[in-house]
Amino acid sequence: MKILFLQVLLFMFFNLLLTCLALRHHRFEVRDVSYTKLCSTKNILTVNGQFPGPTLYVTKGETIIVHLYNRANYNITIHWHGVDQPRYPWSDGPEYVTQCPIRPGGKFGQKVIFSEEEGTLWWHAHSDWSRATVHGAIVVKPKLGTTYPFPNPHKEVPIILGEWWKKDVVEVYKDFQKSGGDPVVSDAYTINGQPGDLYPCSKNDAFKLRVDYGKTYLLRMVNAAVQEMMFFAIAKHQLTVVGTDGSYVKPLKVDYIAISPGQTMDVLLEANQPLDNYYMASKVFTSALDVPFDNTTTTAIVQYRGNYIPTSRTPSLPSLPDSGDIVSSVNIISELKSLADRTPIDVPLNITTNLFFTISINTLPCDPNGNSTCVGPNGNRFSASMNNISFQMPADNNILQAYYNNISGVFGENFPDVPALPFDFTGSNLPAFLNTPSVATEVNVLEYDSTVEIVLQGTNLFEGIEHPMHLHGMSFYVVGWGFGNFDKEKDPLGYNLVDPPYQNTVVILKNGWTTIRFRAKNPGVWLMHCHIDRHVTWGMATTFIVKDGNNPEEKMLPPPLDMPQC
Ligand SMILES: *[C@@H]1O[C@H](CO)[C@@H](O)[C@H](O)[C@H]1NC(C)=O
Ligand SMILES: *[C@@H]1O[C@H](CO)[C@@H](O)[C@H](O)[C@H]1NC(C)=O
Ligand SMILES: *[C@@H]1O[C@H](CO)[C@@H](O)[C@H](O)[C@H]1NC(C)=O
Ligand SMILES: *[C@@H]1O[C@H](CO)[C@@H](O)[C@H](O)[C@H]1NC(C)=O
Ligand SMILES: *[C@@H]1O[C@H](CO)[C@@H](O)[C@H](O)[C@H]1NC(C)=O
Ligand SMILES: [Cu+2]
Repeated sequence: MKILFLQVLLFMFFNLLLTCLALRHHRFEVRDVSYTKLCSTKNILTVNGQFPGPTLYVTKGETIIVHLYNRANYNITIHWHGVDQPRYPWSDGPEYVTQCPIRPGGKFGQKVIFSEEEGTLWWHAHSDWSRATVHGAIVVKPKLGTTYPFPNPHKEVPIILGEWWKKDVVEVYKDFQKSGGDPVVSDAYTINGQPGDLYPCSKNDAFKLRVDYGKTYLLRMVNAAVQEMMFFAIAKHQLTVVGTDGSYVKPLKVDYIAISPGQTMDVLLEANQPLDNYYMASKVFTSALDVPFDNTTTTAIVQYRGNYIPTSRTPSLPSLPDSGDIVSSVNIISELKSLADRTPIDVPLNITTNLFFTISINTLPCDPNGNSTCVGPNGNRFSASMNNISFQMPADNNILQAYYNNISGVFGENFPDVPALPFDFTGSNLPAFLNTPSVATEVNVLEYDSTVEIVLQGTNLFEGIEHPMHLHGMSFYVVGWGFGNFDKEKDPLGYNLVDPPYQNTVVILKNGWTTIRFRAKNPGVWLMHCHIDRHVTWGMATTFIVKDGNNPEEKMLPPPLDMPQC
């Protein structure tokens, strides 16, 4: 009787606690902080003075309010990457798409609505390239009374891969925009903000993960690098991938992982090797070895606790695949399978909306009167497109506000369902006239609750290269992929409709295609873009409007009163 009473009391206490949690407020202050790395000092933009920024801990299904104060000299917005924000695109974050930027001195209370996501997500700036330093992890814990679909880890640690320039990133971005060519490559990669032992002036600061022999650790991995896909491994230790993008996967034991910018992975590390120090290391994966890239390696240290003498002065390095090793990257990317656990798999089978989007690098002719240079191919400027439209941000409004308030002239609704001009997408020696895209702000309108399939087709214009495509507002099932041109007769026969992974970011491999499916059940305005920042700046993006449904609970919620104005 007494025990029962205690149980009831405990139950009530936890319910009360949950209600309080649902109202949790966080304070994010964006400000400049001086940082010294690689023997040089510069100011970087941070949240709360931290790099990487603070980790947000939430419970599945919770709603939080983040009060964002802009104490810096730049415009800023923050995106909650992988959070669906049901019916509430107002705090999604991409500047000029769902909001106007928060100006210096401004503030914005962002309601962040978690629903189905569970695992690791992240937040980052969505304004020019400031996400290089303005980012952090989001940990979504299981609901009270539920557990992980794997043994409880001893400890959980965010592991955030980043990219560091000695130069101010704002300057890197400005120079890049002016030049019309590729951006200057970074000087280092980082693990939790530190380059590690292989770079000058970095030895004392390398990130250290102290472990106890026999225990299991959950690494909450985020690739926050600006331009590159990464390989990651830990010397002499296997890793078990158990989740990606806020959704669990069937456990996958691997020697290394491949992770794209924008992607997250939940990875188990068993501390089961002799007491010693071991390096974790990360370096680039890129198929386009002729495009300039930073080829350095970042490291951190896994250090066993205990009394022992390390076997050597320097820990051993893990062997990572070669930077151009496509097969090794495919091995990880194509092996992820959904875990039909507490979120039943619901792959749309009856497709109402068939879309086919090409993804291309392009060029635009040089403007002889412009004050920019044109160091791209043949004296042109680089550009990029989806279905031959290079996405142009509205200049003095945002698409969501224009849509909600019926303001015309901000965007068009003519983003095509299929390419206007089909060609041999992955052929070589493509005719030069295909290089030039049109520049426009066009959206693709989806009916509420339509079942959507998109074939994302990479093209060989200029430089076939991989593109990690990210969709805001809705996760999708990755049902198939392949190299070459998509074959609409044969390729669908190979689709995985049983246990495809559920992601918000997916890599389209060089000269390959990938098919995704989702149900358009989230009314709002949702950006889709490549998560390599130079590509999205060139215009590799589009926007969906998902229309309201007929019932009140199928309509967008009204905007908050403190929406930043342009
Ligand atoms: C990295 O690139 C630099 C400059 O292009 C080159 O000198 C160096 O050998 C490369 N290092 C590796 C490990 O590939
Ligand atoms: C597929 O969807 C269409 C349009 O909503 C509907 O008319 C049709 O009955 C559906 N077919 C099946 C097999 O569910
Ligand atoms: C926008 O137009 C729709 C449909 O014509 C209408 O229902 C809605 O009230 C309008 N909204 C505003 C803010 O004028
Ligand atoms: C893309 O649009 C441009 C400008 O309208 C046009 O010249 C070009 O032929 C188009 N290319 C394709 C592949 O549709
Ligand atoms: C900041 O945002 C405002 C509002 O959209 C805009 O007018 C201004 O040009 C922006 N400033 C910079 C430096 O981009
Ligand atoms: Cu890209």
